[in-house]
Amino acid sequence: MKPNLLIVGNPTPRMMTQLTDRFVIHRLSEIDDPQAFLKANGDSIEGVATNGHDGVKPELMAALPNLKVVSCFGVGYDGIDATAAAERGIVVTHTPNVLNDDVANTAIMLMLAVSRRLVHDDAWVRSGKWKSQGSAPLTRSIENKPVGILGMGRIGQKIAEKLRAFNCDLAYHSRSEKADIPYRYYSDLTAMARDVDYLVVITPGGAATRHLVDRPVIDALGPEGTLINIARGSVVDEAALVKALEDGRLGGAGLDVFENEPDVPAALIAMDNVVLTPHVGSATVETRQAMGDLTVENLVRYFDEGKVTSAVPECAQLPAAR
Ligand code: 8YV
Repeated sequence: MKPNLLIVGNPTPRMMTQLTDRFVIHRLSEIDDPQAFLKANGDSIEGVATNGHDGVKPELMAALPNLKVVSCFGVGYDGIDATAAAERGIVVTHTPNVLNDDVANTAIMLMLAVSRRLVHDDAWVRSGKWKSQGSAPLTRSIENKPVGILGMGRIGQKIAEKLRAFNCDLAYHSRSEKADIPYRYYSDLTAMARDVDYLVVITPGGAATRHLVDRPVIDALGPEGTLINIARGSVVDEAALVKALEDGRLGGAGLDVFENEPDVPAALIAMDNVVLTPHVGSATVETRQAMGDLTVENLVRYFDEGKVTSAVPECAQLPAAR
């Protein structure tokens, strides 16, 4: 008998093929009356496949009394209460490591795009200004610059490793100093922001990191500073960021994530010292395929072997994760 799997969000066609093979599929987005469905069938659902954006709402988790495994397409799982899941014996999995390179590349792409004014210069060519006004104004190099990384997990380490090729002077802030990390540690985020030209945000979202980058941090980064956010919009106080950019208290920003996606403040859209991307840090064909495969692997292994490949830390003590 195939286990019943509830799908939240939109998996890739490749994932759908793999999942359909192994599970009886129920797609939340295609169910007319989800509440009636859950009332009648909630107890038959043993697995959920979701993503970092949709997560699993507490009401949904509560409506699935026999849920055993939640597989999240994405490394960030702030939309899932993993502690509550672990207490119920539900193992939550995510997709770490396979996206490290592309997310790190996105961070560096944004640093370069803001500093070298890629979008501005592209428009310079297309608009004919190159012909009518001559060369575009000079831009700023990222070479040899001090960079502070907020969050020194797997992706933070990858960003640092890649920035070494640009001879950047690297520092980091995280809750505690990490062993075997060769970069300067700051216990105080504002102090680090004061000492760097670029602040790269790559720390998990959720209540613990909400608005960690607030007005004092942004002011410390200052008019010559650039903020890069490829983590979660919630980590940065977006209103404070917009105000600082408007006042010229911050030099520029490269933003892949926002507080209310897909809504982006009109003020940011109007600025030419910011580069905006639509939450595409991991969005390459190659990486999304690897993430999809790992999302499916976690579900299949759970039901075949009682084990998963990549449980989230909150669930590390559950038998399936050990
Ligand atoms: C996805 C992400 O966009 O991995 C993450 O944490 O933010 C992204 O790779 C997200 O999971 C939504 O699908």
